[in-house]
Amino acid sequence: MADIIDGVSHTFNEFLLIPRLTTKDCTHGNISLTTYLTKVSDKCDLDAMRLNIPMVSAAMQSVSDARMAIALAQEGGLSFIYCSQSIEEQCKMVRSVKLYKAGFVASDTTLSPKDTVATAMRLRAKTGHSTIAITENGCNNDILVGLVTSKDLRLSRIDPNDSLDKYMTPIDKLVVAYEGISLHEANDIIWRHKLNCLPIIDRNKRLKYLTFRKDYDASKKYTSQLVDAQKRLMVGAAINTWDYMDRVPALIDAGADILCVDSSDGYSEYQFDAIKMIKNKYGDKIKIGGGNIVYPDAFNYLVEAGADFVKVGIGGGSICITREQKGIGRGQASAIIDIARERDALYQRTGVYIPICADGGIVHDYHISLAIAMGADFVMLGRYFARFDESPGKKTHIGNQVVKEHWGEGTKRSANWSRYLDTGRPDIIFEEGVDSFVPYVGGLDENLQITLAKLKSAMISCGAKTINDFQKNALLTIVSPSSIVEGGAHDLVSRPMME
Ligand code: RVP
Repeated sequence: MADIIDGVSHTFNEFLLIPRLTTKDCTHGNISLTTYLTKVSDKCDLDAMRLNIPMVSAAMQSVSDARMAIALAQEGGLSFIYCSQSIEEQCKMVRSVKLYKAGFVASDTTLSPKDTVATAMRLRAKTGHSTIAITENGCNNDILVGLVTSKDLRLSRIDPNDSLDKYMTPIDKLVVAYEGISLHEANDIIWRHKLNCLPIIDRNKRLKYLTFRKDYDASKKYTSQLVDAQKRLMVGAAINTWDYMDRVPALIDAGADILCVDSSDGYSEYQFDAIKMIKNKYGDKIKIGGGNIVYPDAFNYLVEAGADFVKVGIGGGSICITREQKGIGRGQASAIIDIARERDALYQRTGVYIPICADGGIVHDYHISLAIAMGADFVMLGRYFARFDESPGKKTHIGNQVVKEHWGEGTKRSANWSRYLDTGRPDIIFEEGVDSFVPYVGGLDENLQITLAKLKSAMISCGAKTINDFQKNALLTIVSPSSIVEGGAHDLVSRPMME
């Protein structure tokens, strides 16, 4: 007969934190959210990678593209760019994160002088950007010949069939700067000449970037950016276990800072072989995480393969139906607690600490605090990030509600990229994910600041100034179903909705 493990498996909702003594020095300003991302040993932690906030975005088509990766790294977190796309496309995304320079924007609204006003209006509506760079042939990296701004197209008698050269400010009347200029210097020029936009060109007059007055102040607010030794934003990339021989060297070449194997069940010989081979061949160039797993035996297996961190969670993801389809998985809280105990025991025995990532099933902000208190070093989120402007999903309406698309990596929609390519990827026979929507909530920055403030407040209540203190000091309690009801607003008459 099969073994049955003792006890039931629990989810986040069944736990709460008990306050510990809050000392007076435990203030928002004194809290550090820095956490380990990769393996660290007592003997040497110089080599270990860290995050400045304990949050990474899921390797999913509807979550982590270059735009999300830039926005999250600016806040101190990290995105894992999804691998359900061709190696070339994934490398292109990684490259554009590594090439990103705060305040220097590659124009996405570029046309030629012969394009019409009507084309310009359509493009502006599509990109949401009002400044149009005009280059000789209408492409970026081509010779800049002028600029069209909102002011130029505000004249009363504009014929939509007119060409843009009639309205643009030509290059000889524009203030421009040359590639190599710092953002600080660019800003000085913007203020001195009272500009809204300063184009940056190279010595051959080719358009490289646009810098905007409004972006300078924005770039100053990112004090926790996650950057590499050359001050470039950091970015992770997911890989699979069938084309990693080609994908990994290409991703390293593109500048990826860290890899993780993306699999709903990481306790496999395929994953062991992949991690081992990558560590042997590229271990001096890049780190790699493994997963997903839910039980300590699998943790030890991936650590033996050489994993630099391990991802925990099967079937808890918002779009994930692995538990319903295959009957495989475990309550996320129990999985984290058991694996964190195993990780701590390994550390006691060997002095080697393997960070664990709680992946999936985070619904409320306080679940992040719980996951960390249970022993996770950082959390991976899909649904959370999919709700923001920066996610790749399309924004649409369902009734009066504004929503964004969000779909699982285990859906046919995600798997479709490989259908006509010779990738060796097995066909999906049944889906382990759903194609759905999440409520749209606005920009990443404003929402993330609220989430982080709640995390810090929970740490303050538990008398912890660091993630490590929090994991050590936390006292958790399992709650009964009726105390969950007691915890929300209850026994009230709701206010009627006002017009
Ligand atoms: P959530 O944050 O609850 O949206 O969960 C995100 C996680 O769900 C991902 O990081 C991944 O582990 C898992 N996932 C992604 N796609 C699927 C699926 O199609 N079943 N599951």
